Amino acid sequence: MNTQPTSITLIGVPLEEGSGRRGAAMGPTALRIAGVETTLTELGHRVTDSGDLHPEPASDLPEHPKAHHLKIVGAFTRALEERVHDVAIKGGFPLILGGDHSLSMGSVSGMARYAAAVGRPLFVLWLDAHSDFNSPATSPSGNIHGMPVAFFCGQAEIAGILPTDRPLVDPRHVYQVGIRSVDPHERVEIHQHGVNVFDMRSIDEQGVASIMRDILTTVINANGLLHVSFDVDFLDPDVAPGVGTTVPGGATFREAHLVMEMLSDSGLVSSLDLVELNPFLDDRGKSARVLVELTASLFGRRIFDRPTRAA
Ligand code: EXY
Ligand code: MN
Ligand code: MN
Ligand code: MN
Repeated sequence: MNTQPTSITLIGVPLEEGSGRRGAAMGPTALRIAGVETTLTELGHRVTDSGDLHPEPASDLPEHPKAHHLKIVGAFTRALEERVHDVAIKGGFPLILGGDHSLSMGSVSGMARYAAAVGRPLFVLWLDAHSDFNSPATSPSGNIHGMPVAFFCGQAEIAGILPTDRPLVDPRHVYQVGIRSVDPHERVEIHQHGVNVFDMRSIDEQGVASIMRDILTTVINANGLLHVSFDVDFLDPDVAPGVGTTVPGGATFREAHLVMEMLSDSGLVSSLDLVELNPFLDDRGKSARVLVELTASLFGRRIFDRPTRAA
């Protein structure tokens, strides 16, 4: 078990404009009320809450008919890219409290810059019902929260939000787990670019333990860093109803716990997004509490200790 005390910096990202509906901007507050800071402190970690980002809309970005609220999402992307990079380069663990999933354009780009600086490859574990690989050209909705993976892989250059010569993530280093809603264009794109997809059928057939073991072995062998992006809709809606894009047939509470426990054992995780929590749609804080519980498992909480085993 990896119980190393970690210097965790909480970064609140009250962003909802990428999702096409209101509510996700209350996510950081709900996660704080559910006790994220105390829970991690009690596990022995040093936790600093750096507050919420509140960037001014980016006046240099255009209105875009197929990328809604680009000035706002672009401003958050830039601010978060900078903040995440700065926390990581100082040896901290950025824990991002979202906010909708468009924020991962910033968090993953910041970690990609950090990974390039330290000369290690960045891997991304994308726990989501959706593959989020649209671009303004392919998106059925124009909502940017359906585009972050394509963005940080360099496949959706959305009107100059970040420089095109920034470090990108190799799509073959992206592992998507829990997928069950993919648009027709996304299907073609993720296949063409070599994104690794473990859909719900893979979980049913193989089990998450076998899937996670394979992913973690790959990251270990490459001496990689691992960014985890946790979309609430990875979970079954019965487990976590507080999200705007529920898709039936998601991961169970135990499957999600096991993913987090195995990530914790690996000691490989460098950064974490908690995204798409919509407290307005939640059932008396249930989903916020589940997210905090799962985060505790990622940071070392165990039912019983087990002998260490190789991934
Ligand atoms: N694929 C759909 C779209 O691009 O509009 C739905 C995306 C939902 C994205 C959620 C956050 O994971
Ligand atoms: Mn998502
Ligand atoms: Mn999703
Ligand atoms: Mn392409």
